[in-house]
Amino acid sequence: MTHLHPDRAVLKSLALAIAVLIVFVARAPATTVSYDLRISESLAVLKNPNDMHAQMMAAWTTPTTLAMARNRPYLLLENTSTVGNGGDGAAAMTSFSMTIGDTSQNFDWSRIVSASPGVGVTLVTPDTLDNHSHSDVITYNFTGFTPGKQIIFHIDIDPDMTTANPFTDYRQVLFTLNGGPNNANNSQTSAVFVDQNQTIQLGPTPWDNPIDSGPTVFGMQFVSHYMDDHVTSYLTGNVAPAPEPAGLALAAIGGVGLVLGSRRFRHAS
Ligand SMILES: [Ca+2]
Ligand SMILES: [Ca+2]
Ligand SMILES: [Ca+2]
Repeated sequence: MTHLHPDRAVLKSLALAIAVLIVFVARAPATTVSYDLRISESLAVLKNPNDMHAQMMAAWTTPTTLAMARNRPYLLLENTSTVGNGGDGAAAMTSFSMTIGDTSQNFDWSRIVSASPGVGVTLVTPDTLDNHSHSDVITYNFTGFTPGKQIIFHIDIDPDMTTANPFTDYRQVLFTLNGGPNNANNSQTSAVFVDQNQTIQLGPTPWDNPIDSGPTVFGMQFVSHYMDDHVTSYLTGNVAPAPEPAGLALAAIGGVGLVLGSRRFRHAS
């Protein structure tokens, strides 16, 4: 009967643990997928969020026009799963959904304004008509929506009750501007990606309540003849999953500790 030298036994355990770690990392999906979603009542500000001139021109209007624009905001959705962001550059977004947040409201229509070349877009819900046939969820399906490409769409918010205020403000329906940390009743966004035949679901992720100290009013509130308001855009942030490979590697490292720990325990007894 041969006895392993203790150092050799430890080395053997370590080699086994490292082999397990390599297998875990190799089997983990090597994909990082992400997207950006930006919203504004002004198409010009949406496209150029840091352009002070565009912001000034967008705010230089009547309170009524601004309130109506805030009931029909524009959104820019970008697939940011680029190599620069840690992706493999091949993750195509195949579907995107967004809920209403304030469920006393709905989306009457959603219309595509523009799409990057090669992106095919199909609206699933609601429809493109101003006809009170509506939905609490917007869903688009895509083809060719690869990293770096974007779409811009325009939405109309309506109250469920026809007697209610018809010009609710997206900054109070989808989220609550300056509303603090509670985002439980905010709009949630979800996306599906396909990367090398692997399907990756991202979300649902709630919008956070943006913080914005700029002067503004909500609805048809009349303040003065001179507009004391500003127009800007809000971003969900770069929505990305927790990286899977790191989590599995940690589990495998835990496995190394277990193997070494049990070895030490046996040695002591
Ligand atoms: Ca509703
Ligand atoms: Ca409709
Ligand atoms: Ca409306």
